[in-house]
Amino acid sequence: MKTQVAIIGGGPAGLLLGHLLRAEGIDCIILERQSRAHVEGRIRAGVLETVTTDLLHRLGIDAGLNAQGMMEEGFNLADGERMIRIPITALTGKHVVVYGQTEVTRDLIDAAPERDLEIVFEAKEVTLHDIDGPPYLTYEKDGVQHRIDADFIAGCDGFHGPSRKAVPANRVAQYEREYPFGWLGILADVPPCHHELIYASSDAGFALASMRSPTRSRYYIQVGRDERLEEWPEERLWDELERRFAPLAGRPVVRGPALEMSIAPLRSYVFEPMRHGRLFLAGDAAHIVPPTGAKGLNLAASDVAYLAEAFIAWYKKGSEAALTGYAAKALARVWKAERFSWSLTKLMHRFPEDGAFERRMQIAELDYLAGSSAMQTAIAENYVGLPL
Ligand code: FAS
Ligand code: PHB
Repeated sequence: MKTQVAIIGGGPAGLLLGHLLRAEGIDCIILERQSRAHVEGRIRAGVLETVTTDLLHRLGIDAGLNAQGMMEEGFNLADGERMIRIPITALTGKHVVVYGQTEVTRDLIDAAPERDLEIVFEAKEVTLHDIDGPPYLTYEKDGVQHRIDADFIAGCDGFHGPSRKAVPANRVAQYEREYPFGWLGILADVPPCHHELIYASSDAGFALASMRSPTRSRYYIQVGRDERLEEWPEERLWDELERRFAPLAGRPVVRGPALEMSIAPLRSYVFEPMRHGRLFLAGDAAHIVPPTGAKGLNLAASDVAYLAEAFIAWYKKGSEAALTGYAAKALARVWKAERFSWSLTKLMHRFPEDGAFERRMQIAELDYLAGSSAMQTAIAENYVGLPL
């Protein structure tokens, strides 16, 4: 088979790119290793920047977003019982929208047939060939071998995908920071304890009170890197969340059966180059941020906004400039989001290696933040998302 852009990975990056290209009549196909049900069943991010919601509105895939998305004009940083509200809209004129990555992914997959966007689920053994060009992919589906020849390959296959491994090692630079803790998350059909997100730091560590709707809550607490789910029966987690958030919210945390519970490790990671020959990387395939800054999904969206623009300029005007500039442009925004996510993680988590001095630094930074609209504006600008 021959196509213009072969996309590996049917997560938010691959699906958004596919729609943006099809909207311009550019041929493309998405190869996804997992089944549709598996991809649609994932519980991940929940906060969307304007960059991401603008793409969904532009594509007209916004019925769910408009109906269920919750517009947030502020969020809170709590230290012990002190709560500092960051009025993001008052400080930047912008807002974020709480709308689950699960819902975004479903909306994008549901809208694919209408746009004649082909998604091959359960495409096994996807392998990249001749990425210096002309490139092609091979894969196996239902026991049959397939080959796709393309002008370009878009590696949107996440952190564990094959794409970035196809870049010659002598061309690669990697930057990584693994954190000595993870996030234990729970999703439950209970009303949130507060109408805005609360990022809370306490002697017991970090915790986050988030939501998906007025009747569905998402909570996270910091756990040791080696802690396992079995060590956290639901009631123990609810007791801990009650201790952290009831004093801040001024009311008990409503409990309910978990729809999902999982532990995610925290890491900062950047892979360079984001382009090699005819291979272009986007999203988690090239970079990972700790979720503290709510940047993962939004960086995937901004990468493909740049990448789609570059492919459209190539196919519509024969201009190569944006293709050539893609990696630098995407990485410039990626590194700023990496810095923001790393600094908020450092500010709001307890690091086992930290001593009394580091703790005093966290307190002093929060003291300064509580009284400085300049510092609050800096945080607000990054939280709503830096311009493309
Ligand atoms: P994705 O990983 O979403 O998608 C990549 C796709 O490629 C997957 O569907 C995968 O099956 C497919 N693939 C992989 N290998 C393949 C192969 N060989 N062949 C074909 N397909 C292949 N961000 C937040 O802001 N808040 C959160 O709470 C949050 N929680 C997260 C929890 C977890 C467990 C993870 C992993 C991430 C979380 N993130 C969170 C970050 C998340 O939102 C990512 O940034 C986002 O999913 C990135 O989207 P993609 O780049 O499309 O990668
Ligand atoms: C979430 O709702 O899943 C969420 C929100 C904000 C974050 C991370 C996760 O920073």
